[in-house]
Amino acid sequence: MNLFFSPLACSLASRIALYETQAPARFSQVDLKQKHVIGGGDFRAINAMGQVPALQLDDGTVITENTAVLQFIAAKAPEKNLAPVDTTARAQLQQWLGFIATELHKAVFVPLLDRQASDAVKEYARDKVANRLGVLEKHLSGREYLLEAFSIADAYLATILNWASATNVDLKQWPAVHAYHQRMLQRPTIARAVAEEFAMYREEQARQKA
Ligand SMILES: N[C@@H](CCC(=O)N[C@@H](CS)C(=O)NCC(=O)O)C(=O)O
Repeated sequence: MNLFFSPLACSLASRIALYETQAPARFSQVDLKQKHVIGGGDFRAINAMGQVPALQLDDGTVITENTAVLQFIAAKAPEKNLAPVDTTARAQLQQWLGFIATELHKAVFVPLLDRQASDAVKEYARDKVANRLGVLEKHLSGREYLLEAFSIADAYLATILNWASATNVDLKQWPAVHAYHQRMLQRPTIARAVAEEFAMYREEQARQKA
């Protein structure tokens, strides 16, 4: 398997899931601005959307979209219990993956992070923060994880919450969300993935400035 990623982007969630499952995987860094794979290759030939994550299997099949990539990685290592199979728990997993992907990732954080988004777009996104994080605050109060145990939804949520400081979203306003994020950052697979990608992010920034 080969995970196409960009440092500290949403593809970090898939790296965390791969570390959790200990599946043998290669990691190919993508320059998202130029849409090329560092080391060579047009990334649009891998994913016509030009977006990470993209997971290329050994037979050449490419899986895209966070929710699909994460569920695929989890399904390859069922013994790690990263995605419950019980019908209700599975629906709840998909509920949270959908919430994170659409209500947080795309509706809130992408516009806030996008330097080209207009003030009106940013305001529209910022208006949604209190409601979305309020929903999470209520759910996470008294809970360790989104579901009964650590799952791919936690890998994804921890990844998205990493963007709060860069977008001036003060998680301390939602104490249970803040405590959850801090807890997730201490989980060894997440700590390792964040540390590795933070170093790559700094290198990427330096390259782009040079
Ligand atoms: N719908 C995609 C969105 C993925 C996405 O937004 N990836 C971002 C990085 S976090 C990206 O590649 N952005 C570059 C672009 O959209 O051109 C998914 O859920 O996987």
